[in-house]
Amino acid sequence: MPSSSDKDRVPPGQTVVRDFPVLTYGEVPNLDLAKWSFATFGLVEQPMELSYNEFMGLPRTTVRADFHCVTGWSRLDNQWEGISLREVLRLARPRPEARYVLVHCYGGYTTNVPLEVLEGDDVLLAFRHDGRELSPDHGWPLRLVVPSRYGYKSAKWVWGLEFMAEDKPGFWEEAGYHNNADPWKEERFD
Ligand SMILES: Nc1nc2c(c(=O)[nH]1)N[C@H]1C(S)=C(S)[C@@H](COP(=O)(O)O)O[C@H]1N2
Ligand SMILES: [Mo]
Repeated sequence: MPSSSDKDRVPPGQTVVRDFPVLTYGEVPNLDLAKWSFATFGLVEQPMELSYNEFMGLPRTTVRADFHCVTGWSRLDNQWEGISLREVLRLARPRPEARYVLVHCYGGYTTNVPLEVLEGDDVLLAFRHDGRELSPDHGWPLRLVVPSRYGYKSAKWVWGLEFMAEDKPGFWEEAGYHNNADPWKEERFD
C-alpha cells in the first residue's frame, strides 16, 4: 500500500509504477523443465548441477523488496519466493579467492555481481512473485533478485553462477551501464 513514506523509499530519478513492466533484451527463451538445470562452477569447493526437482527441494525463503529499473521505474513491495542465495553459497562453498560472480542466463544474458553483495540476506533465486509462479517474460522458471541494485543485476532465466577471482562485466555492464548499479547513488552509467 502506498503511503507518505514512499518518498524515502524511492531512489532519486525514479517513478513508482503499479504494474510490473517487462524489461528484456531480445527474446524470451523457450525452456523445457526436463532439460533445465542450475549450476555453480568456477572457484567453488563443490561444483553442482541440479535438476529442477533437486533445486526445488532446497529450503525456501520469502523476501519483500522494492525493485528499481535503471530506465526510471520502481515497483514497491514485491513479494519474492525462492531459494536464498545464502543457501546456494552454503552448498557451493566459494573458495577464498572467489570475489565476483558472473550470473549466466538461458538466452545468453549475463550480469556480474560481487560475492559480498550476493551474501546479502535479501538476495534470492526466485520462482514466485506476488503469490504466483513467475511468468515466462519475468524469468520463469528461475530468476535472481538483487534488491540493492538496479534491475539489470536481477537476471532472468538463470542457469548458473560462475565464481571468479577477478571481476568481468556482464551484458549491460559491458555496454556502459554502471558496474555497481546502486540506485541510491544513481549509479546508472560508467
Ligand atoms: N536474462 C535477462 N535478464 C534480465 C534482463 C534481460 O534482458 N535478460 N533485463 C534486466 C533488466 S534491465 C531489468 S530492469 C529486469 C526487469 O525484470 P522484469 O522484466 O521482470 O521487470 O530484468 C533484468 N534481467
Ligand atoms: Mo532495467
